Amino acid sequence: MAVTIRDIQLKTVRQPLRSPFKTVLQQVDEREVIVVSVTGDKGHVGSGECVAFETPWYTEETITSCRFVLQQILVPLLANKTFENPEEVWDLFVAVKGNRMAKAAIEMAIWDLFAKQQREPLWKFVGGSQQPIPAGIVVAADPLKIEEQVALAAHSGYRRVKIKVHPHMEVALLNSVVAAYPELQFFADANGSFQEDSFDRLMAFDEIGFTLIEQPFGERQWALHAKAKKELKTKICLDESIACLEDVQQMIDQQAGDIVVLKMSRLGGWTETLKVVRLCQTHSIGMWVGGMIEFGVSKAHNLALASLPGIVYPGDFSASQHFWEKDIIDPEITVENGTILLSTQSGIGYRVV
Ligand code: OSB
Ligand code: MG
Repeated sequence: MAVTIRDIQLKTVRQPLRSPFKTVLQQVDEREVIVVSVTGDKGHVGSGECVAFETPWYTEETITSCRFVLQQILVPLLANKTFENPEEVWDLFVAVKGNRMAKAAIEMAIWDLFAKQQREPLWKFVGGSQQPIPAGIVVAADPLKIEEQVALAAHSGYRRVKIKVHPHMEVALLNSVVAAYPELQFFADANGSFQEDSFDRLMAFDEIGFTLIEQPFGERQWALHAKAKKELKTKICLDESIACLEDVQQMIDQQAGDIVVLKMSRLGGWTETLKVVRLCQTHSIGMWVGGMIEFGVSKAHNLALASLPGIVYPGDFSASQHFWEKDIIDPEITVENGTILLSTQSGIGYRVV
């Protein structure tokens, strides 16, 4: 069932976060994203969300570079094109180097459009089945506030908490927090803040009881990650290192990690991400779906991804109300008993408001 692109609209959404998101790399107080709406020849509208940040602190792209690439390159490239299936969009994008976050936003909108035209929920369209989706929240705050935020997360029903860490953090503090909640699963995310000379500090984190440590070293530091995988009990998980399918192959070849964080924005959308999922399934690499402090359109796509077989660890899935006074989707995403139910509506399953 073919889709011909009739119209593409880009809308900027800007909102303050309910509380600052603090990482070793950057503090985020306010968020700007671009919501992409693609209309097909039968009148269906698919939605995507461009989640690049204002400055290149997490990836090289920025929301400004993405706006340029979307407006000047990708929208004209897609005008009036006909696709037999959504994978063909990625083939067309071969003509444009890099810029995966810009590509992802528009490509994901087209996947939503295909699912809607087929009157199928996106999660079914991509082959998912798992229900409900286990939720997870991220604590990215001053060390003094970690305990309080973990308590709040536990009280709100979350069963998995990811704590942002860095080499200078007090291990005793983390120890006491993790020990106080035996019923919770804890992840640590270092955002590449460890270096060769802080390897011993990383070893100290190994005793805390984290299920995994996400991105201890820099994004190209395969050898250090391989050393960490060999010497730590805690599973090594890569986020920033995984920018494309070949990076996953590299991780496998060099035994540089146990688990991959799936982020469709970083990978360039559904087509590349589904290839990564298949590769990870083949090699028994663990997977989970990462967050980008995003709004509901991106979250809805992420929930569909999390329903795929083999994605067993809880992702960065917080309720709409966690970051936002008001999300841009209806209904908003809610977490009950630490889980999120998938929508049965077609496409992403939420109305964009
Ligand atoms: O490293 O996983 C990361 C948010 C923005 C940029 C990078 C990261 C994050 C998170 C996820 O930790 C936060 C969320 O959306 O729940
Ligand atoms: Mg991360």
